[in-house]
Amino acid sequence: SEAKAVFSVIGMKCSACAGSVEKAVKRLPGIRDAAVDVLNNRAQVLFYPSFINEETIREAIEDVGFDATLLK
Ligand code: 9UX
Repeated sequence: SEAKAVFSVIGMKCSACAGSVEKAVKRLPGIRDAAVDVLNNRAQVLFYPSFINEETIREAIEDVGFDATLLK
């Protein structure tokens, strides 16, 4: 089954920032899709919970240089 996580991502200033977040998340195992909205500081991620969890995704966003908080 599939789950959705929404993160607040702080510090993105342009669409290339959003692109690097998207790329980093999509490279993780267990990700179905990721969409990052730079204007609203949001990342929505569809993932398979038997392979990856929200905290691992959150850390991958932090690793590319942004502060990420799980919203729901
Ligand atoms: Mo855009 Mo983001 O020039 O760190 S890539 S600001």
